Amino acid sequence: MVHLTGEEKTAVTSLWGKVHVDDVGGEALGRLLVVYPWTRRFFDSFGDLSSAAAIMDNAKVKAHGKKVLNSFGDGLKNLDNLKGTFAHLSELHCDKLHVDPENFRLLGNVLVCVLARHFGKEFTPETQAAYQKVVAGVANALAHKYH
Ligand code: HEG
Repeated sequence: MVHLTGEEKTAVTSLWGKVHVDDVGGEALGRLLVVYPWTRRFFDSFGDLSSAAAIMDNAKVKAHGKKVLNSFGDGLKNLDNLKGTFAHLSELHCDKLHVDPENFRLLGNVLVCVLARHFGKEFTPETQAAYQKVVAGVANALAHKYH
């Protein structure tokens, strides 16, 4: 559950309507793998992740980034019930994928950087503040079923 004011909700959803999930998703996941190289270990089956150029150009990274971002977008439609929305994915990331939940926070912050890059001045400090709440809420929800 994240508490956003009406203005913050409007800022988040109106910007999200302009996000190209394939570009932004691939770039966010790619940058996560470049900036925090230990996150590459979860993606052994993705082929060449040996350099920044290889990662940013990797089709599997792009496809998976898009999948992750679409799922993140589902969260935006369910800000009042993030834990319920991500319960199944939380179990999957814990029990099957063994992803340390700290990585959800890292990805959320990388996503904010990518949005800032794509939207420039339109990504105002107020919009950033609203997004920081959302990425923190999604990361908490994804971590909720960990044991
Ligand atoms: Mg995860 C699979 C969503 C962060 C590693 N992730 C998935 C899937 C979704 C998803 C929807 C597909 C599930 C399925 O096949 O049923 N992931 C998701 C979200 C976020 C996130 C919404 C954070 C916002 N994931 C995340 C992070 C890592 C990670 C930070 C690792 C650093 N995800 C991961 C792996 C898979 C998924 C390894 C399986 C990939 C595959 O082999 O296809």
